[in-house]
Amino acid sequence: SLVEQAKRSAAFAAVDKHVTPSVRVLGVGSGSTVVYAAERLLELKNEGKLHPELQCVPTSFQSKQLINEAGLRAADLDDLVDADPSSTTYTAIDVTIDGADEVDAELNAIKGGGGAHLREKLVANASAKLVLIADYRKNSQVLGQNWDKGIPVEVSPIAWQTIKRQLERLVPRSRALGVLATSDAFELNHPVATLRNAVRKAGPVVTDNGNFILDVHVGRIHDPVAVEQLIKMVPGVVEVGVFSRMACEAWFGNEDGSVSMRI
Ligand code: DER
Repeated sequence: SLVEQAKRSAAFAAVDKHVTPSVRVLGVGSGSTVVYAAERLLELKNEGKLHPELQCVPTSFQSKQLINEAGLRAADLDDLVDADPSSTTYTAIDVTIDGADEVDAELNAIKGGGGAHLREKLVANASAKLVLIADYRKNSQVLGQNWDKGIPVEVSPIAWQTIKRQLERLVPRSRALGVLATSDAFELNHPVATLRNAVRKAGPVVTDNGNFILDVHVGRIHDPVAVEQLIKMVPGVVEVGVFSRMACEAWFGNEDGSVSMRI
């Protein structure tokens, strides 16, 4: 299909540019677009074009499967050595390649459509570079413009209803906290948080980390940084699927088969 071909084109282009023989540690994202990145990694491996000691850091059980299927070496994030203890930033990973549900003009992204955003954000945050790969459906000016499934928010299951109610009162809460001067950070005055139910399992989706996911509908997101912080501050929220100012590049496969790169 056009969408699958677009995913593949973006994934191959990003891997070819970034996974050079000098890359020693690579973060591997989760989702369906990264499957094509793993396919390309296997090809490069067979062509002898990867670092012989390349370590791949997974972001989910799925991601680890992709690493294993590509015959690559998986490494745990915590087992990576601190590249330079005196450095001001911790970048144990040379580059991470990951998908996205939507990317805006400033490379802010909504992630977590596949429920993997906690470990994805941990890995992204330990990476010198985060490179996003996506098909044309994800290429937006503003977050919320095309993605209509809400912001994925991983929450503690023990009080998910309470957290849901707090998230649906994000505007008055933010005003009370004085955190948000106005509610123009996002469109809806009354966000709706929906518990993500599983498809081939009775009951809610349980993440790799044993948590639930609430998908929070806020409409268009005009201030991703504020939205990320506001949601993250709600007690019981484990991680929010807004990756504001984290990516340095985004590769989009287009409908006509071409590839666009945005920095
Ligand atoms: O769950 C995730 O964060 C995935 O990376 C998601 O954002 C992209 O998945 P896709 O490549 O299957 O659209």
